[in-house]
Amino acid sequence: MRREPAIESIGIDTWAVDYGLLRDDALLAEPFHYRDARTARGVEAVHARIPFGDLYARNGLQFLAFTSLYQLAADERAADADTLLLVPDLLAHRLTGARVAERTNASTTGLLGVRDREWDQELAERIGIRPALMPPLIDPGARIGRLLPDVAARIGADLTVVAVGSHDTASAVAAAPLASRSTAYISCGTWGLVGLELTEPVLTEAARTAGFTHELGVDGRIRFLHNVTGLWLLSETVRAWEGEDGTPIDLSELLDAAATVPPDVPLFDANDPSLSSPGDMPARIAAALRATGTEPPSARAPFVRMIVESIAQAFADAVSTASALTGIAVETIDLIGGGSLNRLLCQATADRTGLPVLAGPVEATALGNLLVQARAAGVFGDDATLEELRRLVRRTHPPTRWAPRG
Ligand code: LFR
Repeated sequence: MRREPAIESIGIDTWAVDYGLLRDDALLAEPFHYRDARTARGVEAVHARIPFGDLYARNGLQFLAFTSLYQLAADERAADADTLLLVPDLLAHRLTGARVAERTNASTTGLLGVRDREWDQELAERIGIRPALMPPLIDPGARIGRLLPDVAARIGADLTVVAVGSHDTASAVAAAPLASRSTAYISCGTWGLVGLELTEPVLTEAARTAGFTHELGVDGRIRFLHNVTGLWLLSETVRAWEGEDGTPIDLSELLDAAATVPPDVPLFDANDPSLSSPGDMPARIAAALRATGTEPPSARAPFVRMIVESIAQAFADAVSTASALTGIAVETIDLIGGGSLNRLLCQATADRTGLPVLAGPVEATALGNLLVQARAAGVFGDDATLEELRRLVRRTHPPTRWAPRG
């Protein structure tokens, strides 16, 4: 018996870039996680065949060593596969049997043309990826399929799987309140995705050198953003300290203690590539600081304050770069996702940008996912615009306002 008879559909979103390779419907091996050293080989192999500048003109993506095309270039298993499915599409395949590529997430592979938004088959061939691996593209709101009979029998419900912004950041930005064009967003969790929503790409040399990416959003919007290493720096630090102590750390106590430290702590470059892999984060942050001739604080509260202020500074730099690259004078910032609960980070971001920060919704990704499914089910009428969906978010999830100080 169904416990939730009103549930009609399922929408799946996950982080981007990672994939599974199928042969005859079976996974060839467990998917790799993107924080893995193997990508370095892939980067070399791809750039030997196509220089980064040419790649950017085709796919519009900032350089990130883990973009799927670099992973694939280092993946021997690709030769035996018949289909490549990104993680949400892989889950949808398990549930429905369908093989599709949802477009917002496909835009993070590096294999989608930034202008025509179709698979760039010529690019794929040039770097040794068989275009036949790439399944047909679909857009958020499309019906993927009904649950396979055995799945439906197991959960006691015959549901439809509907495509949403299957890249979590696409779903989050769909539910960002974005009251006007001059509102920037920071989708903050493990990463801080900082940028503006656009309708046309900005494929300039300046955007390329500044590391600004063009990922696709719901309803064909462009997420013109920069990946800033976000709360990963804090969570990995806490994980290392917990390992040392052998006891769990209360994060809110740690943040309260950090809030009492004066904000003029030393800063490090939150985007330093040496900080992106797992491992002893406090030691790596300390090494990054010492390389600039600065001694890191030794106590934990100032160390945490330094991490939060460094992330906020990287956010502020990305907001001002987004503004310079687009000519849009940013007036407010919507800080959405789990990071919106971090009061110290919200205030530091307001202070360092000099702009008001509107924090929330915390569950932006889930809301964006849900809103697209609800629209597809006809709840708002088929043609509700993204702006109408966002108005609903503003009404139901009033943000917390953080004004810049000083
Ligand atoms: C956030 C996110 C980012 C993407 C990174 C890797 O969860 O999806 O948008 O760059 O994870 O997939």
